[in-house]
Amino acid sequence: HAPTFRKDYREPDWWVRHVELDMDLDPATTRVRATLRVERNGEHDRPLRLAGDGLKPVTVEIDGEKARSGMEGDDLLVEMDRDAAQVATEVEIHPDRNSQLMGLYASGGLLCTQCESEGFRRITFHPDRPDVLSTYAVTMRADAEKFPILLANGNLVEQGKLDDGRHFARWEDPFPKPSYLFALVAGDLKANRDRFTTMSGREVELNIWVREADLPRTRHAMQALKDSMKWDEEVYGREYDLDLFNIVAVDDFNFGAMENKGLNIFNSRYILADADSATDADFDAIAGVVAHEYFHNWSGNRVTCRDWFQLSLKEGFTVFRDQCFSQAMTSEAVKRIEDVRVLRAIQFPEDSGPLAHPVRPESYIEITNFYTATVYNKGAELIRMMHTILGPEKFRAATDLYFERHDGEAATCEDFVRCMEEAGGVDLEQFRLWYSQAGTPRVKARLIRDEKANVARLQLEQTVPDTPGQTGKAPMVLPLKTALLSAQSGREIEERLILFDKAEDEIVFDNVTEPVILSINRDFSAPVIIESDRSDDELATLAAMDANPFARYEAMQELMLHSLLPAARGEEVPPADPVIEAVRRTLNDDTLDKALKAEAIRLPSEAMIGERLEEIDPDQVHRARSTLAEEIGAALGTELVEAQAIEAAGDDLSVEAKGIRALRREALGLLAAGEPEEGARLAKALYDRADNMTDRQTALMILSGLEAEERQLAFDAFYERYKGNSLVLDKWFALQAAAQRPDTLERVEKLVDHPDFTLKNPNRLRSLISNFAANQWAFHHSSGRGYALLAKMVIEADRINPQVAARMVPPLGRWRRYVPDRARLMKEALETIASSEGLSKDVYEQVSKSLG
Ligand code: B3K
Ligand code: ZN
Repeated sequence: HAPTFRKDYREPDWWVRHVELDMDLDPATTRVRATLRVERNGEHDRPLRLAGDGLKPVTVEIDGEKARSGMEGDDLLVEMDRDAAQVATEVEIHPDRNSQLMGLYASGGLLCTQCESEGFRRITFHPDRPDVLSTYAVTMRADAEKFPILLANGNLVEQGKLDDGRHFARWEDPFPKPSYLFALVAGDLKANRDRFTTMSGREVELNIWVREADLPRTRHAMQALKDSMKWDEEVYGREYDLDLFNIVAVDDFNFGAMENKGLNIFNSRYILADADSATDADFDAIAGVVAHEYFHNWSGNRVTCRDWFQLSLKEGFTVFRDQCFSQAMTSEAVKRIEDVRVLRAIQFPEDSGPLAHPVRPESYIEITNFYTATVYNKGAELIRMMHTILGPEKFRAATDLYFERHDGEAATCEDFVRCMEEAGGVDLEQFRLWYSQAGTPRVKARLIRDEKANVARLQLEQTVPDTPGQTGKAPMVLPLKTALLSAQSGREIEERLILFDKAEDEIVFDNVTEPVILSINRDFSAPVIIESDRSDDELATLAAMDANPFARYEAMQELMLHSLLPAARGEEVPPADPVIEAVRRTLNDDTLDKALKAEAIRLPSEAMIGERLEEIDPDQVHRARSTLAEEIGAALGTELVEAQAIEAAGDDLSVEAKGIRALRREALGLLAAGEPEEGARLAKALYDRADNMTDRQTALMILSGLEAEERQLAFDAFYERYKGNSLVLDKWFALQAAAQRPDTLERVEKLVDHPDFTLKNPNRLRSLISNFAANQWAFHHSSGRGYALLAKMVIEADRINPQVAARMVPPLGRWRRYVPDRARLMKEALETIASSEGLSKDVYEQVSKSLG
C-alpha cells in the first residue's frame, strides 16, 4: 500500500474535454459504454492512463478503431498516436454486488452512484482525478416499471419509450466538472416539487425525490434548500446556475450527503423529518447538510480542487459557510457553542493522536481516510480566522475575487489564501502555517494588574505540540478576541482583537483603574487550548456577567473542570459549591435564553474531560463526572424541577421552543443524577405525554441510565411503535449503546445479534457500534471486551465496506493516552485487526498508523 505525496503533483498527461456515457441499467449487470474526447497536454509521448477499480474492458477503441491497450494493475493503458481522439471503452458492472457503496450500487430498489473521491473508476475507465474537467452527456436505459425515474447531472434533454418495457433518458451537463461530481439515480421515486426565483429573476425547479410514503417528511429539507439559496445570494452574491436542482434520499449511504452537480444525493437521515420521528438536533442537522451541499455548487463545483490534498479548500470553506448559515437561521451563540463542542470532542483528540495530520495533508495511502474533522472542522476554523482578521467586508471582497478568478478551475488552498491577501490587503505568510502544521496550539494566559501604572499586562505564551512526522514547530498566528471586565460589576472595559504570533508576548491595556477579569478567545476566535490562572470567583463572574454569550458558556466549562479534573486525576476533590452556585444563578437568570441556559449547565463530556488529562483512567473520569452531577442534582432539586417543566408544542421548531426542550434535557439529567427515583418518575411521565421525538428521546436517555422498571417498559414501547421506521430504529440502538450503566457492554454484545442489526447499512452500524465506542465508560470496560468487540466489528465490516470500517478505528488509536492496563488491551485489539487476512488499504492505513 504505497502512499501518494502532495509534492509529487503533476498536471495530467491528457485532458478529457467531454464524456459521453451510454448505460444499460440493470441491478445484476449494467453495461457502460464511455466515449472520452481526449487531448494531449503539452509535449510528451506517454500513453493515456485510465484508472479502473475492478473493471475489465470488453472493448477499447480510438476514433472507432480497435486500440492498442493493456492493463497495468487496475489501470488501462491506451497507446496514443495522435494529439486528440475519441477513446471509447465498454465494461460490465454489477450494482447489486457492490457492498462498498462506491460507484454504482443498489439501495432499497434504487440504483444510485457515489463517486467522490475515486468511485467513478468503479463505473468506467477514466483518469478520475479532480483536475480533469469535462462536460458530460449521459444516456440511460432501464426497465420502465422498476425504474420510472431516471436522473443525472444537468438538464434532461430527451426521454422516451423503448421496446421490451424499457425506457430511456438523456441528460446533459453544460458545466465542465471533475468525475467525482458525476451522478445518476434510477428508481421508483416521487418528488416534493417547488420553485425558487433567483436574484436575477431566473426560475429554478426544485425536486426532492423520495419513496411516495416519505413525501410528508421532506418539507423541512425543502425549506432549508430555499433558505440556503437565498442566503448564498445575500451573503456571498452567489446565484444558482442550472434551471433544475434535484435531491434524492437513499437509505444506504457511506456518509451524510454528496454535492453532485445539480443532483445531490443524500443519506435519508439528512432529508426525512417530522416532529413525531425526528429530534430538534435532527432538524438542525438536516438544514445544515442541505445548505452545505447546496453551497458546494460554488465552493466545490464551480471552483473545485486541483488534487485531494486540497480537500479543505472546498470542505473547510463550505463547512464555514454552512455554520454561518445555521448561525443566521437559529441562534448565533448556541450554534457556535455546538460547533466548538464538536471540534473539541472530535478534532482535538484527532490532532493529539496518531492520526493527526495538517489541514492540507502531505501524504495519504487511502484518501477516503482524510475526510476528517481536521480537514472539515479545523479547516472551517481557518476560514473563520481569516474572516475575523479581514472583517466581513474585506472577506466578501476576497471571496468575490476567489470565485471570479478561479471559476471553472481546479484550485489550491494557496490560491484561496492569495485572494484573501490581495483583496484583504493583509500579509498571511505566517498564517499559512495553519495549513501545514498539525496539532492544537496551547496558550498560557496570565493577566497582571500594575496598580501604580494603571495598566494591565496580559502575558501570553504559545506552544504547538509535536505530531507524527512533525516536531519543533514555529509559532502560529492566533487571533484572540479579548476583553477586560470590571471584577466588581462585570462591566466590559475594553475589547480587542489580539494577533498573537510569537512564542511569547506581553499585551498592555492602558487606563485600567480597577481590578479586572480576563475574557479571552471570545467566540472561540482561535481553535486553541487556553490555560489561564483565573480563579473560581473570576470564572463565576464571567459566567454570570460576560456580555459575550460564548465566553459565559466557556467560563462555566472552566469552572466545572476546576472541580472535575482533580477528581478525574484521583486527587483531592475541591468542594462543588462554586459550581452549584453558578448553576443556580444560571437557572435563575431571566435575561438568558433557554437554549443558552441548557448549554451553560451542561457538564463537559467524559471525552472532553479525558482530553485535558495526561493519562486517562476512564473509571475515575466517569466517577468524577457522575459525582458532580449527583451533587448538583441533589442541591438544586427545586430549580431543576421547575426548569424541566416548561412546555412547548411538539411541532414548534422556533429557537425558543427548541431551547425549552434542550433545557428540559439538561435539567432532567442533573435531577435524575441527584434524585434517581424522582428522575425516573418524571422521565416516564415525559415519555408517556411527549408529542415529539426530542422529548421522547430525552426521556429514554434518562431512563437508560437508571435502575428503574420504567426503563424496559419505555424501550419496549418505543421499539413496538417505531419498528417500521429505520431512522428511528437507529435511535433505539444508539440510545442503548450510549447508556450510562454498568451493563451496557453486555447489552451491546447482545444487540449485535438482534435481527434488526446489520453491518450492511452504514447508519445502523454507526448507530450501535460508533455510539458504543464513543461511550467512554462502557467502551473502556476493564475487561477489554469493548475493544475486542470493536475489533471484531471492524474486521467483519471491512469485508463488506472498507470505507465505513476504517472510520471505526480511531477510538482504539487513542491507546497511548490511557492507563497502562487499558492501553495494553487497546493495543492488542489493534494488533488483532492488523493480523487479520486481506485487510483493505483503508483499514490498513488507520491501524498501522495507530500502532506506529
Ligand atoms: N463531499 C462529500 C463527502 C465525500 C466523502 C467521500 N469519502 C460530502 C460533503 O462533504 O459535502
Ligand atoms: Zn462538503
